[in-house]
Amino acid sequence: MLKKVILITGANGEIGQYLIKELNRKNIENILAIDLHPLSIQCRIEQYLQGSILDIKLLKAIQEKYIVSEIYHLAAILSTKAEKNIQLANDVNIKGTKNILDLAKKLGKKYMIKIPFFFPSSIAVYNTISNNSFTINEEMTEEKPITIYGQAKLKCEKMGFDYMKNCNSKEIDFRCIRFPGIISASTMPSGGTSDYVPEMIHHAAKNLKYECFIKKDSQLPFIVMPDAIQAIFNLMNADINQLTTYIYNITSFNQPTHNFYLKIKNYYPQFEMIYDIDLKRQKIVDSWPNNINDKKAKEDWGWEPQYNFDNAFNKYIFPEIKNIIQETM
Ligand code: AKB
Repeated sequence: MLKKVILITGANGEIGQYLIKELNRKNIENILAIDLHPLSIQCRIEQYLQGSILDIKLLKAIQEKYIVSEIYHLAAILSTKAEKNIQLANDVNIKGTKNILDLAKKLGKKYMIKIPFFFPSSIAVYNTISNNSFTINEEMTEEKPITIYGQAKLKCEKMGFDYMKNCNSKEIDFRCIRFPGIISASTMPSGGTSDYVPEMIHHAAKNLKYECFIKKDSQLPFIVMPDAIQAIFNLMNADINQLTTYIYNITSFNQPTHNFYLKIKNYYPQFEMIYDIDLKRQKIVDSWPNNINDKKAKEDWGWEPQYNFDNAFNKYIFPEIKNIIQETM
């Protein structure tokens, strides 16, 4: 008999690792995980496939061997890396997403099931350069991304919606969150532009000096990883009748870069940071909103971050990093 699994692509990325741990914590182990790189966490899953979402043979093998009951399609090339590798980024971010949507459609049709499909989008779909308030009040406004990554996210959101519409929502139930920067205490991001805040924290914890590539007064919205994962679960478990859209903003706190530095310095007084602005990355941050309105997520599926600027550091980031350092000693 074919096994029923939850498919997670980009499983070894920051969100993927935390998502798998949380599913395991809920005793969910029927997970089929894919990533280009070896899995770097200890976990209980059905199978780990080291490979690419661009490998059609690999996707065909999944189709023949498993019934996929749910998809978390997390594999992506992030914004800074995408600008440097445009072809690769468009292949992974656009073609890769199409491949996974095709897989969902085929499996949905074959087993006559509707497959919930989670897609992580980003504040990178916005461009607030021409907007005086720098705040995004509505999901469907100011969608003129300047980055290859943001353009791909926007395209894939629309593609997901088209797949869902074309099958009258019979095979695919596509839902997506436009994430702000995410801060994880257990992993370091790579290839993103919002990485300056998590990089600052991890450098401080390792007693390393940090060269911040973004200006001291720049401001982006952020959340911490436990809230990001909880949001994914809440959206995916929400009754479809409660949803007024398939795309949702979420956020928690937004502070100028320098306030993050001061907060971290309170905890690690020896921490030193200098500013060495990367103009290309600064331009990306300048085009992203300082803040976003997450009213719809709050109203439709009860989104409420557990962590704000203060308790994110005091209750999650600093204690968790301390535990990790103690465990590795
Ligand atoms: C990036 O910086 O590319 C991502 C994002 C905000 O989508 N973290």
